[in-house]
Amino acid sequence: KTIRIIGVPIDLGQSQRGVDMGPSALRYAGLSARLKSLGYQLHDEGNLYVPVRDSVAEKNNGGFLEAVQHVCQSVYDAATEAIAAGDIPLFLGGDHSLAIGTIGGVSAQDRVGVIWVDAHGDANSPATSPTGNIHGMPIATLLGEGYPELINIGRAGAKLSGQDIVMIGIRDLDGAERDWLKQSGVKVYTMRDLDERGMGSVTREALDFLHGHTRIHVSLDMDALDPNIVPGVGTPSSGGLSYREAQLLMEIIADSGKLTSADIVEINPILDHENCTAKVAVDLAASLFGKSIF
Ligand code: DIR
Ligand code: MN
Ligand code: MN
Ligand code: MN
Repeated sequence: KTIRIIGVPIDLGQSQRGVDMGPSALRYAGLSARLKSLGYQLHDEGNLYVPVRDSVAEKNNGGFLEAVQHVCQSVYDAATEAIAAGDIPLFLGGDHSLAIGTIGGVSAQDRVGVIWVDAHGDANSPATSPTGNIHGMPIATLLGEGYPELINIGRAGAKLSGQDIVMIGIRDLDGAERDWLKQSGVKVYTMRDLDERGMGSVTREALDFLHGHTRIHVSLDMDALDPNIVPGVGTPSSGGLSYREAQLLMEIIADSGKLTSADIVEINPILDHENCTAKVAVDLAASLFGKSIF
């Protein structure tokens, strides 16, 4: 089986500069070698073209809407090509706006279940967003709510329904975002659920929620983990997943045998210490792709 690595150095969807260096941080942390050691073929496509932020004129309210649209269209195309070739695309971000393209593309042929691992719900629309940042909007966009320019990337309309999405690690929702998520049909596991029930039980139930899906896409926002172990993220949120909880989550998903694509996003090397956030991400990727201890 071939893992196709696709870098997307986008920092147009959020405010804190630096996540455009995420793909390099993951490569320097030895991502390809680790996955190769598990028996995969690795094909690194390099990075997709993303305009440098300073070279793009910012619109008043839409942020970098037009530029994000163009990037997500090329991400969508890269995703559909990888799936058509029978490869497992692994997208390296970049901010989470890129998931509009990755998940849109991987769901073009077959229905895909999404496990969204994040401190945040990323379910704002332009109407509810307190920041205007597009990285806070990919879930709403994929469900058909928000900028039409982003909703209609690749093919017209919503790419998923609420029943296709499970969120794990949530602890930071905006008020109107929360109300919208509650009626969306998305299955949300907060930090409280994890504290009360444990990661093992929650992950098994999450997989059961997606039992009708033969393909699973994991979208891993590194800010789901506690900032004590991953300081290099754009929007840290305290009280996150421990290293071991995150490992267990990846291991149980791997056991399902249904992983067909993934994103690793929001690594910000500028805020990091000696690339430790990318190193944790590489450890998690190894588990997600089937590394087992014994
Ligand atoms: C906030 C932050 N909810 C927003 N979102 C983040 O801007 O919409 N998502 N950081 O990862
Ligand atoms: Mn996110
Ligand atoms: Mn987040
Ligand atoms: Mn984010």
